Amino acid sequence: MEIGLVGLPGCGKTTLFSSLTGKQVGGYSEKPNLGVANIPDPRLGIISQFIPPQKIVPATLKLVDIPGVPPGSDAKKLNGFLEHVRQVDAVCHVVRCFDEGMPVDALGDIERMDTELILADLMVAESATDKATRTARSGDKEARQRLEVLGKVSELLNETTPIRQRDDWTDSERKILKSYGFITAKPVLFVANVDESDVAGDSDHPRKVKQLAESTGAGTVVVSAKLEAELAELDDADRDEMLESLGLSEPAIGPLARGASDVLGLTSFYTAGEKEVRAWSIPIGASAKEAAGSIHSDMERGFIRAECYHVDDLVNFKTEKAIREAGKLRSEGKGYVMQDGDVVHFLFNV
Ligand SMILES: Nc1nc2c(ncn2[C@@H]2O[C@H](COP(=O)(O)OP(=O)(O)OP(=O)(O)O)[C@@H](O)[C@H]2O)c(=O)[nH]1
Ligand SMILES: [Mg+2]
Repeated sequence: MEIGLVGLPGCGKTTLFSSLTGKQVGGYSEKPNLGVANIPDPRLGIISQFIPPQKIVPATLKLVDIPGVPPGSDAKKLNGFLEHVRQVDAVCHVVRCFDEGMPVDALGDIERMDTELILADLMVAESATDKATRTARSGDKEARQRLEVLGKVSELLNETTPIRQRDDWTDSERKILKSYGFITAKPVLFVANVDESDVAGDSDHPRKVKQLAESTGAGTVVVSAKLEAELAELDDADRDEMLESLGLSEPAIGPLARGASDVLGLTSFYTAGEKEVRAWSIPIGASAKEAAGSIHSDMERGFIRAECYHVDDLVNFKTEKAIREAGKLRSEGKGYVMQDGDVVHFLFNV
């Protein structure tokens, strides 16, 4: 899963990207920056207390920092930007809520960005409609279904409503939306990038962003990218001290990763052993077999069963042996729907 950082130039995407991934990015480039951020997860620490591993491996978030294009850019520049946005699974829309010489216009900025994205989708929808109309004429049933979806899409977009706002798409309709790569159908997490003096996001601007997000089926987090960049430079002790003095409980990657997981519909399971304790992200509703596949395709192919328990069982019973003796170790088949917080041993044979 890749999350694209999107927003007008100067809203703080690269600043945020660097602080989250630890990657220093020099100067302006038209190419996106790619990086990986570790997702902090308190359960990893809990599991490791009971099953001490050689290493702890958090789940990760792939971030793509997509350079903004100024409104009114030429078509080539704009298309380059849109192509990058089409490739990500979710959009993290960074909104400038800090005043740096320029007055803040959070809602106006969102509208300027969203208008570009909506127009881009509308163009795709129009040419796709032409094509599907021709195919449907020859009686092609699938083309007719596509036409129906495209009709709904055009209706929304013509009202400047993002496609995601309609929440009753069926699975087959969603598949069609995905095949066209509609940008406004992607899940969105707004990041209100606030001034260092407003880390709680109490001022008007982040509040408005939150309201807008809620009314359009998106999530929101409040972050001060500049402050995060400063935090990222510190060692653990100094960072904790600075967080505390700011009244923050953790660096921004925490709320950001949870927000992204939420909009993407992801959940976590864990593998635990002497070698490593590790967190894995999977879509909510994924089966045990699919979860095995997220680790290795061999595990999915040769899946026999999953032995699992919940993190809470480990807290209660302290060891896997005690969990087994208490009858809490479950043996699940390939169709088992993974639950958030499952700790799993996959048995497989290839
Ligand atoms: N005061 C303040 N300044 C910030 C904050 N976040 C970013 N900035 C400043 O805003 C300027 C632009 O930040 P960038 O991170 O380069 O913006 P960008 O979104 O990557 O811009 P493009 O790559 O051009 O699309 C830099 O000078 C940052 O230091 C913030 O939270 N507070
Ligand atoms: Mg940048």
